[in-house]
Amino acid sequence: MYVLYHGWRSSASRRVRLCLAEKGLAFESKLIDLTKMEHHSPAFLKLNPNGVIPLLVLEDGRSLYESGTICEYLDETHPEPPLSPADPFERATMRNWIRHVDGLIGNLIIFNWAHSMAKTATQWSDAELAEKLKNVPSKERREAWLRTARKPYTEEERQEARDKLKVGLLDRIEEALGRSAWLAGDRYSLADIGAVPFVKRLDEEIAPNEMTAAKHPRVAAWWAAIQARPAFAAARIGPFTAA
Ligand SMILES: N[C@@H](CCC(=O)N[C@@H](CS)C(=O)NCC(=O)O)C(=O)O
Repeated sequence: MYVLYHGWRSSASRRVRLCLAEKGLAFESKLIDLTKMEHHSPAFLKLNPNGVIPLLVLEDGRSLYESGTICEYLDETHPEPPLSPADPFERATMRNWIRHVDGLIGNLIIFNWAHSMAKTATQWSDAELAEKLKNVPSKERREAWLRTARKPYTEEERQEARDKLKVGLLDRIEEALGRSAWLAGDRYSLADIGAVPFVKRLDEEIAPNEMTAAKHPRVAAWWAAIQARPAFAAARIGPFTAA
């Protein structure tokens, strides 16, 4: 059986759980507590040198990281039901969507880490913080942890991130859905799955007023259809603060 190292609230983990649920695949759940920096332990870094979740351990013991890559692997190895378009151009479009959404993660962190991550990180002493930062493999995430622990993002920064998510995600999705039923064609695909965890956060906290039928009618209908999928419930994409 697959073993998934993940977090219930982690956006990238949510993508993989959505994919597993659509495929009807069971997995053994290994929860990683980000506030305890479990993902920066030497053992975890050996499996994912990027020090982030999710990580999927395959049945043969090999493991994969990067949610988009994991989802593509699952779709290739378990083709039914398909989660990629049959057409190569649409498949390429799907990959561009995943890449695009990945590039927006910094804007999501500004909102997401203000919850339990900040609650814990603000309690660390300077010495503890310095020790923890040593194990964070990327400069960007070291900076994110430092900001979370010591210098909360300002309202101006939050607004800038909110605007980027609105333009980069909701406006783009609205436009794409004018061309096809789903983001990368007429089939629900990994492109849609890639956007789901981000849109969930926009809907519940970051920009709920933008999710209305008046502001983004196609996004609103697309979002309602996604939430009605049995896999959405199975993947436990619950409220961020209560998950
Ligand atoms: N591009 C990666 C992003 C993974 C990622 O950023 N995971 C977050 C949780 S959603 C994480 O582990 N954050 C902890 C940290 O950066 O210290 C993927 O899609 O798998």
